[in-house]
Amino acid sequence: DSSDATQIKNYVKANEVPANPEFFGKAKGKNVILISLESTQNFLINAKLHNEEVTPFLNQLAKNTFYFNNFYHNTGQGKTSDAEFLIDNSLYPLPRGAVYTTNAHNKYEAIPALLKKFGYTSVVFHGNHKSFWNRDIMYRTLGYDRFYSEKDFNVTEKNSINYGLKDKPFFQQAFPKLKNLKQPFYAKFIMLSNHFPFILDHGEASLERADTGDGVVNRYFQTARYEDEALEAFFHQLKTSGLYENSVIILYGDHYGLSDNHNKGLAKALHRDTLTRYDHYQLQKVPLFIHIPGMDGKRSKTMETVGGEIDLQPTILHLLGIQTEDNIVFGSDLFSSERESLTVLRDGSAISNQYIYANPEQTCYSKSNGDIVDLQRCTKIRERAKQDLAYSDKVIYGDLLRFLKNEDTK
Ligand code: GP9
Ligand code: MN
Repeated sequence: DSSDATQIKNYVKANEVPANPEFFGKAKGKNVILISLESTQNFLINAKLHNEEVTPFLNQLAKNTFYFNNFYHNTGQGKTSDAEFLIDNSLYPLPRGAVYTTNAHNKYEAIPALLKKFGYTSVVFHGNHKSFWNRDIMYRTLGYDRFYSEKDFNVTEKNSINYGLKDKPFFQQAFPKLKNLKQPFYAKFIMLSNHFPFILDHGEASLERADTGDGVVNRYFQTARYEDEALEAFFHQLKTSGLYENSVIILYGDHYGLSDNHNKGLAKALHRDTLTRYDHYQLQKVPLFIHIPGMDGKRSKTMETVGGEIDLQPTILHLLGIQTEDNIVFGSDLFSSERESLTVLRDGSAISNQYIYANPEQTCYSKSNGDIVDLQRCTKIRERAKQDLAYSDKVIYGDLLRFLKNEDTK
């Protein structure tokens, strides 16, 4: 009820950290372009296969923008849609099922709805059918103005594979629509080609497959390269059109692509003997890049802070100069110098800059070298994970945001 809502509001308020004045409002009034990199894990960045970079474009981006190399996905069974939910709401997805399908009629305080008050138009581009993951319904709830789905693109047998439109024609066809939008906009692009089972059509692979004995692993590097090329072409269009300098651009891996079932093949590709449970947690890292107009090059850098998708909502709003203190959010601004270096995984595990608490096996690891250490050292982050997840679940199951008199974002 409403007293739960108040209790949770006080809890998140106590964990709140102030924005970094160097970043707050840096992109006030600018567009936001959010790009979901399908199944893209952080180990791909700067990785080499057959002596070639797998993702040369993203590797360049890692040098020119803010690149976060301790950034984790916080998703559960709702996969891509869970990542979307985390980012727009800074709430955790659910312990089972997909919140997009089970709780699409709740009250939320999502980025598109918040930005409406500041004159933003919010849209999504995705080359799959609109009802997949119940997106068409949930997007209305979250405040999106328009969803460009499969029916808005020219999708043919030749330019589609697996779940839908291939990434290269996807961006080519989406770009004119993007350019015609009323600015400022919040535009989300959900990529598809790097999706299990990682298939391309004949002649579309520019990287030779890996040779690990596991076809899924072998092809994963090829579809990641294809994704990289699609992004490079899109960025070229953004730059020549001038949108690049008028937009914050955020690229994130939505969740892991290779499950533990493929550890043997992946170990081989990474020149390792085996992959351990500690490695499992390292493999939950996904890349995050943030381009802020006027801050590329010299001022950008690799960011070591431990964070996750849960942190993007306050990060984005602060860059736009919007205070979020009245909202119930579980993440914290990734640029804040006072933030706790920490993230919570959906399985109850938690990661700080010192420790990894593995919840299924209740083990505490040293983050730097994977040594098993006394469980006590993980007590603090374990309790934090438990509390955050329990409260976030309560917000969703009880539809508690209904009770917040939102005294408005300033
Ligand atoms: C489907 C796309 C991929 O529309 O979002 O879904 P996933 O299986 O990764 O959640
Ligand atoms: Mn996905």
